[in-house]
Amino acid sequence: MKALFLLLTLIFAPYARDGVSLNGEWSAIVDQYDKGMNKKLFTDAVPSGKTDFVEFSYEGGLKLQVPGDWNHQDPGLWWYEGTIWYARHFQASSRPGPSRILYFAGVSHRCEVFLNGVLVMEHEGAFTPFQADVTSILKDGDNFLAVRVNNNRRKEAIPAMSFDWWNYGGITRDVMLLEVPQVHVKEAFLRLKKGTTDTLLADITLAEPLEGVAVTVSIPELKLEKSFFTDASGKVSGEIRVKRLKLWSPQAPKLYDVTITALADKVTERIGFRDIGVDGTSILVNGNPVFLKCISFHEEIPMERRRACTAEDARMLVDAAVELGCNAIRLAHYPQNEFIVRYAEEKGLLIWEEIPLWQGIDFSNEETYRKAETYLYEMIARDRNRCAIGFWSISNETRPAPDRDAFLSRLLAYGRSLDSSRLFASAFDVAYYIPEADEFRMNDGFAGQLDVVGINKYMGWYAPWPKSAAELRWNVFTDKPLIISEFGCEAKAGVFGNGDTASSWSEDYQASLYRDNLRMFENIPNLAGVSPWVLYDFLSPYRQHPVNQAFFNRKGVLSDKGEKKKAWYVMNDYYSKR
Ligand code: GCB
Repeated sequence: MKALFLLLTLIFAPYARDGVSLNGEWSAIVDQYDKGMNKKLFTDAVPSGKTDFVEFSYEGGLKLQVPGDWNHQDPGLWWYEGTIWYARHFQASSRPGPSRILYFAGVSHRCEVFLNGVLVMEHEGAFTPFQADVTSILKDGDNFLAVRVNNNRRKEAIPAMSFDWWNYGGITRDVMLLEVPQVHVKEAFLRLKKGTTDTLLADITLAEPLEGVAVTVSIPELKLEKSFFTDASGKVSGEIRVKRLKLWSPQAPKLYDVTITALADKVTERIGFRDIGVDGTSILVNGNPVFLKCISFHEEIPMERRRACTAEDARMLVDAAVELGCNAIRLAHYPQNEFIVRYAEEKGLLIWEEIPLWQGIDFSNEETYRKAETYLYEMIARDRNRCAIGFWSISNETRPAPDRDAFLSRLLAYGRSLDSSRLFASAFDVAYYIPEADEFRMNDGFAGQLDVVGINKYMGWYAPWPKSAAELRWNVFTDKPLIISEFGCEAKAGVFGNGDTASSWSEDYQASLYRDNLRMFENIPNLAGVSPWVLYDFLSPYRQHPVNQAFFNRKGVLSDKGEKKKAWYVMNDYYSKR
C-alpha cells in the first residue's frame, strides 16, 4: 500500500493555525511480531455476526499519552524496540470549504498513518514533522485515526544501528488537525537580506498555483505593509524595505509579529531578523564577532527518564543553559521540538541544529542519501524562519572516505540550495595530536567545504594527554572559525577526590579535566566557541557500568537529578569572563 497524499512540504506556522489538538490519551496495541497490517489494526474492528470475534482489539487495552515516548509509560516498554499501534477516535466537521491538514510534529522513528481505514501518509525520521491533506477522507462526526509506529534501528536509516542516546519510541510530539482555507500560505521564508540592515527578503508560496493573487506582509509594530502578486506557480519573491528595524541578537533577542495575508488566509508568526556570517576565523552576528558560549543537550527530561515534549520541558532545558552562562546551544543530535527552538530564540540563544547523521551511516546507499535529504529539508523547512538558528549541521563524527565525501558534499550543496542565509557546519572527531609535528592536525577534505568546523575532542578521557595542556598547539583549519563542539568526561555527582584518576568517576577529575581543556583552548588560534558535552547526564544503552553509570552517560555538568557538579562552576566562571 502506498500513501495517497505524501507531500514533501510543511505548512507555514502550524502552531499559529486554527485547528484541534489530537494530543491526549490514545489506545495502543503492542505488535511485537508485526501482525497488525494483517489483522487490520487500521480499523476499529468489532465482531460481526454470531461466529466472528476480534483478538487484536483496542478495547480495554493499553493507553498511551500523546505526546510522549512509550518507554516511560509502561515498565514493560522501557527496552521495547518494535511496532506499537496507536489509535483514537475524534469528532470532526466535514463542512465543505476549508482544507484539513493532519500534522504530526514527530514520531519515532517511522510510521504509517491511517484515517478511517485509508493510508494517508508514511514517514521516516523521528525528529521532524510531516503532514497530509486529509480533506477528502475526513468524515462528519466520528473519525478513526490509527498510526503504526516502529522504532527499530536499521542499517540504512538515520541514525543507523547504534547511537549514544536512548532509543525512545512513540508519538513523541504534538498531533494536530489544522483547518485552513483551501488557498493558504503553504511556505514562507522571511529573512534579512545579506549585507543589509533594512531590507527583508520574502519567498512565499500558496497551496494552489494561482496567478495574480495579492500576498501581503505586514509588521504592525513597524507600520509596515507590502503586497506582492503571485506568479503562475502561486509564488512571490520580493524585497521589503524597513525603517527602524531592530535586529535580533543574543544581547537583544527582538522578535516581531509578522502577518501574511492571501485571500481568506491570514496567519501571524513571531519572526526576528539578523545577519550571520563569517569573517576569517570569526563568526559575526549583525557584523559583530560572537564567541559561542555553547552547551549541548538531548531532548530528554532525565529526572523523569523520558523525552522532553512540552513547553514547560523546553523551559527547564533552555533555562539551565542560560543559567550556565551560555549564549548558544547545540541541539544534539537532532532537531528538537519547536518549543525548545522557540523558547531558546526568545532567550537570545544562538542555535546549532543538526540532523541525526551520527557515526555508522551507510554512505554507499542511495536510499540513505535520500533519507538524509528529506531530513535536511524537513529541518530547514520547519525552522528557517527562526532567526536564532545560525548553523545547520549536517553530520556528527564521520570519517573521511570516498563514499562519505561524495555523500556529504552532495548533501551540503542541497542544503545550501535551500538556505543561503546561514552557516553550514559539521562536527568531527578526526583532529589528532601528531607527535612528529608537535601539534593537532586534521586531514579531512570535506570539512574544508564548510563555513564552520566543529571538533569533538575528549582530551583526558578518550585521548590521553601527550604533554601538558598549556604546551599543546593546534593547527586545524586555521583559515576558518573552529568550534570545540564537544569535550568532557564522566563523573558521578557526589563522588569526590582522586582528581587525577579518570576511573574515580569523580567530580574532581571532571573539574580538573575541564580546567586543562580550557587551558589548551587558549592555544587554538581560530577558536570561535566551545560547547562542553553535555548539560545533563542522559540515558544511553552504551553506558553499562552498573555502579557509576546505570545506563546514564555521566558527562553532564548537571546530574540526572539536576545537581551541579564541580565542572559546572568551572564552565560558569569561564563563560562569565568571556
Ligand atoms: C561523542 C558523540 C556523542 C557522545 C559522546 C560521548 O563524540 O558525538 O554523541 O555521547 O561522544 O559521550 O562519548
